[in-house]
Amino acid sequence: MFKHFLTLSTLGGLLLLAGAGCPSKTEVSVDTSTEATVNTPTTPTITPAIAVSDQVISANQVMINKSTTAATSWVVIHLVENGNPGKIIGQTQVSAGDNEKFTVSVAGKLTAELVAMLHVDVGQAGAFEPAVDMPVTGADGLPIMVKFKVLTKAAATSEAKMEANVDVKVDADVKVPSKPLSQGLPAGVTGAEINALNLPAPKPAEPTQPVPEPSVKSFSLTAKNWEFVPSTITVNKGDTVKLTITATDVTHGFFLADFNVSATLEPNQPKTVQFVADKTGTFSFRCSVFCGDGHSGMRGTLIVK
Ligand SMILES: [Cu+2]
Repeated sequence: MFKHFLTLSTLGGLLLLAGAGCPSKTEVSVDTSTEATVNTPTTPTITPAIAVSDQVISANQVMINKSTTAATSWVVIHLVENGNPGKIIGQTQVSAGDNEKFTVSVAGKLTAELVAMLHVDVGQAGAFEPAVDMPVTGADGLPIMVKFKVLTKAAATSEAKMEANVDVKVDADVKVPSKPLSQGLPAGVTGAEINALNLPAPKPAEPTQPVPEPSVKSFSLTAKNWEFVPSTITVNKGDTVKLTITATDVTHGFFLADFNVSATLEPNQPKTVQFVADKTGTFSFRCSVFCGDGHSGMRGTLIVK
């Protein structure tokens, strides 16, 4: 939830600026009377915000719906102690602007409620230093934070069941071609098993063009002082990309801002992250846990064709 405060007068200033130096005609005619007091264009204002839902926490991953920050910051998870944010149990770095649907690894015993709070990243960039990386505060001077409940599995069971059904159907649509069922069975799967999956009735065969299936591309990476190997990953747009990353010396991080992928890599504990490469381009990923002299150069490239 942020607004670009691009006022009329600022817009005029920007147009004027854009026009400066080029022998253009149209901009020159902009009425300058309203921006007499504007010297420099103001940058758009970003109102920092964070959104988290009540959730079941599995595999120590807290799901964050969205963060909005003006600069590279931290999303920090605090225990709730005596009703207030207390001990920090995990954090992840977020890039400036909006980040949606990402997780924060937490460790230790959870309280019934937790707080997700924005903290600045000052001091050593990329290293979380609780002493200096203080909370981001709003216009009212209060920390930008949200309290949420840690749900038990039982409370969320019905929801989980619905999700499971959806998953099966999607999966089945991809794997079973639209042929008569007897021909379309994957090897080793009986008709009874297919029925047990609650498949929709097989459709009559249609003379459709084969649609290229989105594929899963898996890669194994190592992270070590101070490189990712391989450091360049190339996939096609639409691919589901699965990266299994292992830090082989000290704790590193993996941060791919453009796809909201973030992970902490404990030494010799392979971590798998997955995302859909839904846009083309060249994107960089980097280490997000301070790991020594070469930390800031510990980077790699994702190419999506
Ligand atoms: Cu590092």
